Amino acid sequence: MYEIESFMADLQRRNPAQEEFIQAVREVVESVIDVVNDNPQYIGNRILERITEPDRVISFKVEWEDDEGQIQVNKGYRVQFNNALGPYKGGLRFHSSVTLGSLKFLGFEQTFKNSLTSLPMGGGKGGSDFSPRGRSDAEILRFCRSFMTELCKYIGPDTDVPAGDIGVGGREIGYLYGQYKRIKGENTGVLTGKGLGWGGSLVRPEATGFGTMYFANEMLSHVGDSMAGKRIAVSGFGNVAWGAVMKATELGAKVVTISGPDGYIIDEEGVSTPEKHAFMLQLRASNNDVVKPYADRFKCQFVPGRKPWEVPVDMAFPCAIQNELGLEDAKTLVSNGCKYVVETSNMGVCADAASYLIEHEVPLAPGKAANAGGVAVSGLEMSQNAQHLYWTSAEVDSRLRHIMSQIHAACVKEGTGDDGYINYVKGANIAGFRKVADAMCQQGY
Ligand code: 2IT
Repeated sequence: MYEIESFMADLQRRNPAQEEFIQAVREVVESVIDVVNDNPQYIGNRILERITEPDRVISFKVEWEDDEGQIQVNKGYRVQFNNALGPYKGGLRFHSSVTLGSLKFLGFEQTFKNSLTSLPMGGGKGGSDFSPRGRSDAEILRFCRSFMTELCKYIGPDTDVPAGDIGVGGREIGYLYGQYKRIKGENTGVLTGKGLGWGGSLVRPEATGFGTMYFANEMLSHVGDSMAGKRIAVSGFGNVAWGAVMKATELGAKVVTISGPDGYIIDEEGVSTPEKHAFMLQLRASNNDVVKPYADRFKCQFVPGRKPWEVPVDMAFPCAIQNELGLEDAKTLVSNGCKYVVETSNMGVCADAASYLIEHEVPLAPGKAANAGGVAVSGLEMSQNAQHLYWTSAEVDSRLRHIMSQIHAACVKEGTGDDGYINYVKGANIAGFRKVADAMCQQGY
C-alpha cells in the first residue's frame, strides 16, 4: 500500500530543488492513490516509483555565436520520460526559465496527456535556457543549428519526436529540421510542427488553441450551456493564445484580454478580427515578448505589470506558462463571477489556486486534458508522414474535435463525484495514468 506523504518525502529526497516536478507529481499521485492501492498489480509492479522516474535525461552544451561575434553558451536538454505507449513525444521550450526540473515536470505531464489522446505516443520534453527575446533571426538560426547538432544523436521518427513549445514555433522548427536533415541526410517525421510544404500538417499551428476551445465547449454543452456570448480572459499572446482567441471568436465568445510579461490589454470590443489575430503573430515574430503594442495599435487599455485575472469574466484561460494563476487570482476570479477555468498552459494554475477552485466547485480543466489538442495533431502529423501523404484541414480538424470530445468523456467518467461535481483534474489524471500503468505492467520491468 502506498501512503502519499511518505511517497512524496522519498520523491523529494531523490529530486532536490525540483519544485515544479514535485508539484506535478503530487497532483497526479493525490488523484490516483486510491486506484493504485486498489490494484495489487500496480503495487507489485512498484508503479508509482517507476512512473515518476524519467527513462533518461540528456543534458548537453549549446555553443553559438551572437551578432557581435561573441561566443555564447547555453544549456540544452531532452528528458525522455516514458515510452510505454510509443516513441517519446513532446515539445522543446526555449525560455530563460528552463531548468532540468521544469523539463522533468513537463515530460511527466506530457506522458499522461499523450495517453489521454489515445494515440501511440510516449512522453518527453526538452529545451534550453536560451531566450529568443531581443535576438535576431540570424542568432536564432545559429542557436537552433547548434542545438540540433547535439540533439540529433538522440531522436528519430520511431524513437523520439520533438515539436515546439514556448519560444519554439514554425520558424525554429524549420531551422532545427534543416540541420537534422543536413546531418542525417533523411527526410523523416523526426519533428512535428513542420512547414506545410515539407511534411507539416494543416491545423497543427492552431491545434492547441482550437483544442482547448473544443474541450471548453464540451464542458459547457455537458451542462446544457454553450460558448456563445461568454466573456473570456486569455493570458499570453503566443501560438496557443492565438489559436484560442480565433476559435473562441468563431464559437461566439468574446475574448477581452491577452497578456505578456509586460502586463495585459483589455479590449472591450473583443480580440475578434482577423487583423487583430494577425497582429498577434507579428508580436510573436518580433522577438520582443511584449503585448503593449497591441493596445497602441488598436486603441485599447494597457495595464502594465499586472495579470488579466482581475478583469470580470465568465471563463478564464491561462495560456502563457506554468503557475501563472495564483491563489489570490483564483479568489478574485470567483468573487467576480468566473464560472470556469480552463488551463491551457501546462500547469498554469498554482496548486493552492487549483484546490481553492475545486473546493468552490468551479470546474477546472487541467492542461493535460484541455491543451492535448496540440500534441494530438502532432500525432496526426506523424501518421501522415508515415503514410507519405497529406490530409485535408477538414479531416484533421474533425479528428481533433473527436479526440477532444473523447478526452472530455474520459474526464467525466473518472472524475464525477457523488454530488455531481466533475473534478476534471482527478478524472484526467486517472484516465491518463491507467493506460500508461497497464502498459508498463504488461511490458515487464
Ligand atoms: O505541451 C505540449 O503538449 C506541446 N508543447 C506540444 C508537444 C508536441 O509534441 O506537439
